[in-house]
Amino acid sequence: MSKDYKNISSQQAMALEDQYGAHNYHPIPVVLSKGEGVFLWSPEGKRYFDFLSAYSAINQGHCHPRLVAITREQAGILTLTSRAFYNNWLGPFEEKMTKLFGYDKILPMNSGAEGVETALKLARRWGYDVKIVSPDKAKIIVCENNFHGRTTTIIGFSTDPESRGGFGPFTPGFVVIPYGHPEALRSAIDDNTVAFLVEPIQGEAGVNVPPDGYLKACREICTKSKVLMIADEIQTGLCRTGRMLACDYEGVGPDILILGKALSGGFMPVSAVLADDEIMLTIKPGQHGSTFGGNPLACRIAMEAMDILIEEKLADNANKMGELFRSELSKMNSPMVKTIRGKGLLNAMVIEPFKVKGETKAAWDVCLGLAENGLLAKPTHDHIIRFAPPLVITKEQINESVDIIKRTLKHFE
Ligand code: IF1
Repeated sequence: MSKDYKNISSQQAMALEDQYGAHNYHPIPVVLSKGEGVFLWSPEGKRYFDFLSAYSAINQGHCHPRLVAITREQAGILTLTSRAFYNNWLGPFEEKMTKLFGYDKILPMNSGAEGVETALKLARRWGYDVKIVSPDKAKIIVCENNFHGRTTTIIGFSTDPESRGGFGPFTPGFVVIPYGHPEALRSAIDDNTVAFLVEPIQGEAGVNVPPDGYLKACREICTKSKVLMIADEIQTGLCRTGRMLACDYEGVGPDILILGKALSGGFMPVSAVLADDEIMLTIKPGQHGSTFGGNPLACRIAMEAMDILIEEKLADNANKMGELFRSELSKMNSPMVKTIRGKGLLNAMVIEPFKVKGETKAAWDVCLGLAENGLLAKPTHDHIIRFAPPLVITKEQINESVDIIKRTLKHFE
């Protein structure tokens, strides 16, 4: 008879994970069992502001009632057929998304990394079939401090030893250039270059916002050199930075657009790659796919997730609440805070490493203190804290959260 796990305590939950789970993460020691809007609760009923949003997958807020309803409805009708057959919701999803973002076609996948891998394969195929690059010679340019997922090919072009160490050998055909410098892109391009893969803002690198005009300059260089521009908007897209896409700030249209995370509002892995026919139709029937890609449940959830972003004007709210957040925090003048940076509700705080009783403290310790005070955030690198709440956050909730952050930093000062 299976145990009754419904009411386990935080302690028990952590012990089970420690005993039976791979140790591929070092979580903040907090257990969550319920979510609603911007809030999460522990099994013991402690309430937290969620300032991570599952790395921007929960832009619509936890358990959005419309997503719960559509999931309940479709889960009782049809969840998965595989693409061996058609289903009645993939076409509608495809029409909605291609019209929304202005591309001829969309290829539905599941995780973000699968979306990135799909984009890489499309760029190579376009290179061989359209640009006519010699076989197996295609090169793709990426940026230092990139984060595009955890597959062996993707970590092969990561510059983070934590992500790539000990997993070699890696896939050839990638060139790494500095982020934020268009001339580095221009000089890295040669006749075999088929694409440039870039995050409009580097999330994991610590919310690295490139200089104004960077994306536009890269767009022009790619157009002139017949190189595809691929925008990884898995984290920056879907209203997170205050526009539907971060590329929209510069009016840049990438040749290949990759979406994920909040495309399902956090209900299940849904990713997608959008491109025009010249690129998308280079992959022929049977040459790419996945078991769950384009399943009717995912399609309905994603369509509803998109409607929520638009109807609740979440880009506009992200813009306004982001400005309020950054301006309130900047007033703090805390000796511990080096900079606050970001766009919309994708923000980061760079803190000065500090000593408490002779021991060097860092972002991790501040995050422990924040959790104690009811706000969940995660350090990215030793001295950077990312702050990314669901985009439904209100003015009052921003002010309450800023008070928690101020109180926590004061405690360390
Ligand atoms: C982890 C952060 C890391 C992404 C961008 C593709 C993917 C991601 C721009 C892959 C995923 C997640 C993965 C998660 C932590 C988080 C993350 F940047 F968001 F903070 F790691 F860098 N492109 N980012 O951000 O999408 O396959 O995960 O669906 O791996 O620890 P995925």
